[in-house]
Amino acid sequence: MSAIGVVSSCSCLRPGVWLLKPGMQQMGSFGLHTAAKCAAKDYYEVLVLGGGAGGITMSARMKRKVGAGNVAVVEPSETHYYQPLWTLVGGGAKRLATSARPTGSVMPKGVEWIKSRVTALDPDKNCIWLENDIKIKGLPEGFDHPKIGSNYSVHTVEKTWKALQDFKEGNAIFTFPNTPVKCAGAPQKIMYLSEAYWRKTGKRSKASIMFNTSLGVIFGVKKYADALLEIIKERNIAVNYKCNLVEVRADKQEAVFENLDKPGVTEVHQYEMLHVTPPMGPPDVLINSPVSDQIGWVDVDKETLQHKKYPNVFGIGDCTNLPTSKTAAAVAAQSGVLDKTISLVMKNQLPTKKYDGYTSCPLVTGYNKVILAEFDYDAQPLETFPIDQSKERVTMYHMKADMMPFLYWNMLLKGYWGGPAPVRKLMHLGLK
Ligand code: UQ1
Repeated sequence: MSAIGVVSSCSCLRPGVWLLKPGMQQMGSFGLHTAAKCAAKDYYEVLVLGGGAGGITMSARMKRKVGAGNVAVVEPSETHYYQPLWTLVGGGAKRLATSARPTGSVMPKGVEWIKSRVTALDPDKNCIWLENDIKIKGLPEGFDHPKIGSNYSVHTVEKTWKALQDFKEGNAIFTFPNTPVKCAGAPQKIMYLSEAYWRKTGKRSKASIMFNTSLGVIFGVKKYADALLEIIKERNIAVNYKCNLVEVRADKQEAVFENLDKPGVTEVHQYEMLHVTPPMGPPDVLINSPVSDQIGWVDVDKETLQHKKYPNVFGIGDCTNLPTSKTAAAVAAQSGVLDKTISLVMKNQLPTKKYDGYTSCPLVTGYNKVILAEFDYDAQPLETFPIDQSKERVTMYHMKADMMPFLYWNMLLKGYWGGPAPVRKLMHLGLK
């Protein structure tokens, strides 16, 4: 049988159907490409699942009833077949091509074609789930070619260093995806290191350095963003905003970017080195899990880290929906709060200690320089030291490169480091 169109909420048009696209990749991993495209909206009055004979027919009828903008069809195939003709194709009386038309050509005008696959149905909530559509075409297989690396995976981080050393002449492109990422500063830290390395090795004039980011800003905290923009200007780096990597043609050393302000409009850049920050998201086990929010992050109270529905479940780190930057420093601060929360809950008391969203991003801007960004839920600086931390400093570089590994292995992992709040209070004489 050909694909069957399932028409949701047909006779009673409200409440309609929500589209959810949780199929993001696990933090730090790469997946295979799918060509599924994003839908323009996440809610339709009528959503048709499948663009076969039934689905296309019903979308035409529903369009007349509720208006084109309120109808969408989910269908992954590029081609729609008139299957009754296959009797004759099989019998040699017609050619297969005569039974085929592009799916776009049979879609009623104005009805949205969501080129994706339905992975789950939740009629109780009027939701359907769509297949992952955030993978980059050409990856991970592109990593088998030289000139491309990513600091976000154990399999590709050393390829970055190789590509950096092998650089001869051309574009060096550093990307930032259209999803939340682990340590949002890291995609640009490697760019500053690369720039410094090429300066050191006399190749700087041969490199045209580009930061192609899906975001509209360089960093989420104004104080540090201003400092970074100065550095970017001074080091002659180009920043392209709202620019999302969608394909890597590693054999031709080409990267394809979509302009997020003009969906579907792409630009191809040749590269001599490409550093990819992959799209990231919750692990598969959390998607659709009872402990997760609609996207798949563990749904916890942002102050106590206790689960919103299950009081004996708690969350810490990258897998949670805490609205702060996902870093080891955040984990440190969260661990101190969570210890207190769990201790009280175990005694049947209410949690009292509150996490303020503290996170830190040591922004490495050279081989001996760091801007130590530290901030809270409101993206306000929450600095440990009584000095201007938006300045590049050698001391902070040593803290990042030499002191932090010690702190991590010997204190954080052993449960003796709950973040720098006590140091901050001491440094600011109890005033912060
Ligand atoms: C921190 O606590 C931490 O976790 C161990 C990090 O991750 C490795 C950090 O990078 C930083 C900066 C902190 C914060 C600590 C201080 C002393 C500012």
